[in-house]
Amino acid sequence: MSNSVVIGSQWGDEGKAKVIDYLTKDSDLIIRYQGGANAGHTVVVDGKKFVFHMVPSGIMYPKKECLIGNGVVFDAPQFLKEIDELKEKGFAVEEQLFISSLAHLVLPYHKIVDKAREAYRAQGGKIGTTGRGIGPTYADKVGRSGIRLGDLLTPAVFEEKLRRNYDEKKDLVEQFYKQDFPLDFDEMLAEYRQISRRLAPFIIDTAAHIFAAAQAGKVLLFEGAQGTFLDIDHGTFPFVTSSNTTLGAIATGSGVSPRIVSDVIGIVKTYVTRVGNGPFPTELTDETGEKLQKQGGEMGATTGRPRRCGWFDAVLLRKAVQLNGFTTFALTKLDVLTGFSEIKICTHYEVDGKKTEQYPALTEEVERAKPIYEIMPGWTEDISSCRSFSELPSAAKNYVLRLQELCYNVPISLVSVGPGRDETILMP
Ligand code: 2SA
Ligand code: MG
Repeated sequence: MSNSVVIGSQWGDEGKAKVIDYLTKDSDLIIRYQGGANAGHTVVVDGKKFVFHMVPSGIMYPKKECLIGNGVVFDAPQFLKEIDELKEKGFAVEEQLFISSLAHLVLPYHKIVDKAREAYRAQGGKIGTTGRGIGPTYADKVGRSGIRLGDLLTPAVFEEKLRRNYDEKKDLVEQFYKQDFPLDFDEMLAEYRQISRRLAPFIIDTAAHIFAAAQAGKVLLFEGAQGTFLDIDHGTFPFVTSSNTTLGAIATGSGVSPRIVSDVIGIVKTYVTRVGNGPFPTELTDETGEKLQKQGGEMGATTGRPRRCGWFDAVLLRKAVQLNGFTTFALTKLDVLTGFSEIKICTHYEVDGKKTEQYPALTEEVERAKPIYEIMPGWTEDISSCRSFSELPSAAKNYVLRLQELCYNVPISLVSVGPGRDETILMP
């Protein structure tokens, strides 16, 4: 197998983790390179559900190495919680997991600032963040005041940087946002002294490790988090996350050449969801939307928020193809569409009275976009036991082929018809 990357093509929650888990059996290293504990990656193995926020989704396979690259904002308590839970369930994660010494730490004050900023925006412009401190941590990175995992290894350096950041955030929250700052410096320092002892064995130069592995012919699998339209540059700014979620992030977020991957797998949910605020042209706020939400179990894996749901949007996916150069699509959750008498596909937008097939660059234009639909007949048969494309009802086959045709005919590598590992159709 060649090196590949899995990228969400919509607003996240496309089912990336299931595809990662599926591809892990043919890979040697699984690498997270952006985002943080805002991600909620759900893997179902033997009917048991695991949700990961920090740990790469490849961890369910023994002997596969899982790396957290420098581009990730690292939530240490969440990471330790996940590995403790895995250990309890009999997974030996110690020799398998590595974290970049260059990754920035999400500290307790980042979460306080995240929430304070959202409360401040309540009058308008609230983003609907996950509250995991993601934006403030990336802001400190770009502002060059952030603290990296490597700093944990030198206690005096860590304490000094922590003190400076703590004082700054305390002022910001109390003086500017006029909110409580419920965090004691000494307690935080003591907690992170313990945390650093536990983390030390995991911290390495991941970029050098990945390079050596690639030279040795190991197969790399990059695990994207969130989705294309949450990208800080190309998404529906400011209703986005604070990292680049598109392909380029693999290079900056793990220290590899962008040429290292040959397979760019776009994960495409066969309808669209979004959690948090921001424009969503095909959103359904009626009972059809509720039905999708219910049948699809569309609840945020990190926050438990119900996800907004809508019809498949080909304008959006075409833009995602333009931005990422997907070499294949993995279609997910086709089974959720069973039982709809008709299924709509958005083929164009109408923006300010003009029909367009190109996704508009500005968020304000996306906000004004009205979807233009094509209607396809639905199916009623349970498709979750289908294991080949030919077994699908013809309406389902036609729907899948039409999506592909509307989106540059990118080849489809697999179609998922249920959450389990085996509920997967591999395309010939
Ligand atoms: P943040 O916390 O600063 O990254 O939030 C900014 C926006 O990015 C959205 N976002 C997400 N959207 C979908 N799924 C995500 N992960 C969780 C999940 C989300 C959850 O898997 O379900 O549990 O709510 C994710 N992470 C960030 C977020 O909703 C904001 O719109
Ligand atoms: Mg998710």
